[in-house]
Amino acid sequence: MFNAQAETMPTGELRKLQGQRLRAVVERAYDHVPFYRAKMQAQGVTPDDIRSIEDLPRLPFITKTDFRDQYPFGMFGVPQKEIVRIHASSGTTGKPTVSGYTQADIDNWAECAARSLACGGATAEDTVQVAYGYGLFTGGLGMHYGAEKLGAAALPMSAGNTEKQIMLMKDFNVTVLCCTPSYALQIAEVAAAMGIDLMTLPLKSGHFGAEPWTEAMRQHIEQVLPLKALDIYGLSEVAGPGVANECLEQNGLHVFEDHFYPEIIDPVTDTPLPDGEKGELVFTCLTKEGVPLIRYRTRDITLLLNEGPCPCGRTSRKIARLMGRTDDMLIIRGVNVFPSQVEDVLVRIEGVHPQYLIIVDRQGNLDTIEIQVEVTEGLFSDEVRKLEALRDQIHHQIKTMLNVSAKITLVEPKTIERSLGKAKRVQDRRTLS
Ligand code: DLL
Repeated sequence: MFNAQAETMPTGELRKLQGQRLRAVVERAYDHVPFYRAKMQAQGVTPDDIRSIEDLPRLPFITKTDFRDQYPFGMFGVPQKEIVRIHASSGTTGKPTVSGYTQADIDNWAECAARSLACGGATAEDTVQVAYGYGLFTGGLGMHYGAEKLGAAALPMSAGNTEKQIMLMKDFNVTVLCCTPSYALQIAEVAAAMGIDLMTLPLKSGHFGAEPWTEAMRQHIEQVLPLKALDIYGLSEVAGPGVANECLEQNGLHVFEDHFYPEIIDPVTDTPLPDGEKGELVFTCLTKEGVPLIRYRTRDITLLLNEGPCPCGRTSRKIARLMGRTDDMLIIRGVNVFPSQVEDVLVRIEGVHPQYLIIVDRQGNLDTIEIQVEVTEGLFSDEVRKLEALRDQIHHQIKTMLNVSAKITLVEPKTIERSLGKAKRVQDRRTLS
């Protein structure tokens, strides 16, 4: 562990620390951010009402829209001269949400990214290839600072230039890989085309996140790369990568709770849900100075696991693999569909790659869904009858698992656009008109 004292803190002690930190954050937000003061006043609470972590539900929620409304710097809780870094989230529409960090914020975030890497067994001996994008996106710089904090060697590749990634991975004896899960698959695919056997390399762990993926995709990645594929979660409003990371048990992501306090709420009624129940993840940052964050609704759906102590020894609570978002859920003819469910079906079918594109459209009043699926090289050159059988099989499985009838289009290998960062799996043409 990178910080055993913090990561194995007895629960009672942790709750006390969280309460103390919460009080300080609430006071800072109330005193320095007019937006928070107005929100709390509207709710009829003052910092004096917050005595322990149990008082958290008395505070109002904030949303991404609140953030956008304060664009660019309205959420900042410190004078501009104390801000040492600015990131912004990659929104698809409108203005981005802006995150400002003080030096203490950067140090705490680097610590959590270092803890994340150590969750996979990384130490100062390791070489960490950072193939998340560097820039406004938090993936690259977040893992870079984490690797350095750990004392490991950071290899700042950023995303892209895949052949060079593979060459240096091999020549530099890289042991830890950080990138999106879809890019990990792309690296494996390109290596195979270059005739390089990645399975002989000394890689030991991969920290894959920033986009939804599935248990089946983990198995696929572990078959083409000689590493433990671990799920890493984070978001720029909270910090960046390293809010939570799986340990080698590969059974849920430890939240670094002394910095980020998680709650699960019912997204419709807004009421807190007990551990074990699925809902929207809400975070309160307990140490953040640059942009105080209190009860931020992430729109991500998961649950807090309640399975007792983790064999790894960490005492923090774990969230389950992310199950989708309250807002990217597709509703097709009244049926809720998450892209991750489609992926889960595809990775189990022989002869197809887990590379796909979901196209949702509307003909008249009826929603239509088409799923373009890439087939393997061998299969594509095979007889038409076999391809038809495969198409029927996918159609049937999707119908059985998701309860929607989708048009399945098989496409040639490597025709679906590869992404260097977050994969774009859905084109919802209904909203474009
Ligand atoms: O994606 C930070 C990050 C970088 C996390 C590298 C992990 C690794 P944003 O661009 O602000 O920040 O996007 C945050 O991405 O609310 C989730 O919907 C999604 N996301 C992040 N990690 C995971 C994951 C970064 N492990 C949004 N599984 C979040 C599923 C994830 N979705």
